[in-house]
Amino acid sequence: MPNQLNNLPDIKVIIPAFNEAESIAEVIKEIPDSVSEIVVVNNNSSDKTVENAKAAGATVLSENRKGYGYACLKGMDYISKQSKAPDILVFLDGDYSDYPEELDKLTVPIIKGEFDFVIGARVKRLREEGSMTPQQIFGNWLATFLMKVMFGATFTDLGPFRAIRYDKLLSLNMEDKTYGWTVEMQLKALKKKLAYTEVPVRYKKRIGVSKVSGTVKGSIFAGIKILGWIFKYSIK
Ligand SMILES: Nc1nc2c(ncn2[C@@H]2O[C@H](COP(=O)(O)OP(=O)(O)OP(=O)(O)O)[C@@H](O)[C@H]2O)c(=O)[nH]1
Ligand SMILES: [Mg+2]
Repeated sequence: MPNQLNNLPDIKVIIPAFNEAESIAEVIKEIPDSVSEIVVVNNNSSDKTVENAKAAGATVLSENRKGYGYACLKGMDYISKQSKAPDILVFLDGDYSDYPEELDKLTVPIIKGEFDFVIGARVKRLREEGSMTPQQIFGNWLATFLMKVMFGATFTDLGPFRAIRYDKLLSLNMEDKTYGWTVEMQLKALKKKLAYTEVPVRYKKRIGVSKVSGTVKGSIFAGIKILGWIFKYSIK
């Protein structure tokens, strides 16, 4: 059983954001007060993502190399240089598809010491019709099915909204630079035998323009990256 954290654990959030000017402030505003710092990592946005995120109270970093994983790694690098390490890191998208107000649902099982890693699962009964594309639903099903068959995993989603103990996250040595980030974290959590669970979360249609699952290139690229990671772990 992992250790229980202090009553007032330090929780930080990392939000990768590329051209999310219309949604980023909404996302930031709805993050509960239990969070001590919100870190938005911008990748060369051409809109007002940076200005809007700063105005809403986030720390804004810039990563020039384009990619979801690069942005997450940049946020982790920034946090690693702070004088005090946080207890929990939460990852959240900047498109307002998730409900940031549900953040505590993801962190409470970690604070209680029951789990190291909690994924927000976008279950059918709680997600808005059309909020996930058919290829995204199929891709998530296939990836989690393969993880079940190969490794006995109980994941049902690769949801981006997730919380993990900071020390455990560091032990995973995350390296994916793009859309393999979520599945990499799950595969490595299995390998390291982290105590993980899923919490059902709500999910709605994004504000603004899709970068990944709503585009053909993004879907194919993400699918290849995700299956590549699973294949790599299946032969280890
Ligand atoms: N920093 C950074 N963020 C990115 C990049 N690509 C996407 N994002 C962000 O990652 C999150 C997920 O991207 P989305 O476009 O929402 O991808 P998705 O959820 O698969 O698809 P839809 O929500 O259906 O469009 C959003 O917050 C994006 O702004 C990138 O290259 N760099
Ligand atoms: Mg999205």
